[in-house]
Amino acid sequence: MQQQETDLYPSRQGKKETITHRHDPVVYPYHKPELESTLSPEQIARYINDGFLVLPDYMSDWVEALQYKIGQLKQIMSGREELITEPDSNALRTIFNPIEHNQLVKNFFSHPRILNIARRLLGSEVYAMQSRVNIKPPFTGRSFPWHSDFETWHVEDGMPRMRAVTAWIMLTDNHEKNGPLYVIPGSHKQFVCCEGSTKDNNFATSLKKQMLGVPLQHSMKELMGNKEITSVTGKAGTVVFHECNIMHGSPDNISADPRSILMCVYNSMENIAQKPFSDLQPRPHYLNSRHPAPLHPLNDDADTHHDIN
Ligand code: 6CS
Ligand code: FE
Repeated sequence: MQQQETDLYPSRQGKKETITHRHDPVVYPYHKPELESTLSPEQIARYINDGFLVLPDYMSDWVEALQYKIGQLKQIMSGREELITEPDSNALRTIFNPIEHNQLVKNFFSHPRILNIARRLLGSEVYAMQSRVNIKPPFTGRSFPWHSDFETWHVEDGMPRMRAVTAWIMLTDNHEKNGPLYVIPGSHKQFVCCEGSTKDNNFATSLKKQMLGVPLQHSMKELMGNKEITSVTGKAGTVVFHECNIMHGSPDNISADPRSILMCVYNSMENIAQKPFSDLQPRPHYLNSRHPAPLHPLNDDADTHHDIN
């Protein structure tokens, strides 16, 4: 398949692994005065420097209703391909595209307290490119190896530039022992051009256990440098924003506590994926929306989360 523009971030092209610089800004300029107050200058500086931002207890009053709706979604969507099970059991690992299947989830990610942060960081209107619930059941929830989301979205979906951010809410407490997200602060400023090459339908296995786009140990050592792995923990209701290229992963959950999170990837309307930067067919729409429409902030006063429909 013909590529639509120069590949600034070649990866999985059968070459030796290398680490290059990021060519894109982390935060894009935005000129809407009403977005100025969404984050403080200190928070913006921290996001630019670390590649992620944690907002403790930010949307706690939504947790119960979202949990309830997601419980229903498991039944309603049962048997559909959007549901991914663990690599070694039938336990549910991920539900993709909850935003298209439930209005409350869409309301949540359209709430100005979340959506306007994404618009502010990406300097444009944004759309929901991918949404998912990651469920790490007690004892059986399996790890995610080190990866950059952008690397997959670039190679397998055709996202051209680093201009996306993932927002997620903790639906249970995320603590040190139930498989929390690990990040390498600052790693979003570099890009690992990974080894290997990708076969069609890689997603059929990668969503259970990712093998490609996982850097070699020496690259990870270089990225880690003198930085500490940081675990992202908090109470249910905590909201996190992480930049699309930050290196992250998470360990197994061998504790007795569930760990679940609800995520939405906001991509800039100026960064819409077209053809993958590989010879692959685009992945299904539930992994990467192919008909993007900008999200509009809901009225701040709307009592949206009590609208259980
Ligand atoms: O495939 C995706 O779009 C996402 N899921 C995984 C397991 N890795 C890359 C990216 O985060
Ligand atoms: Fe990821």
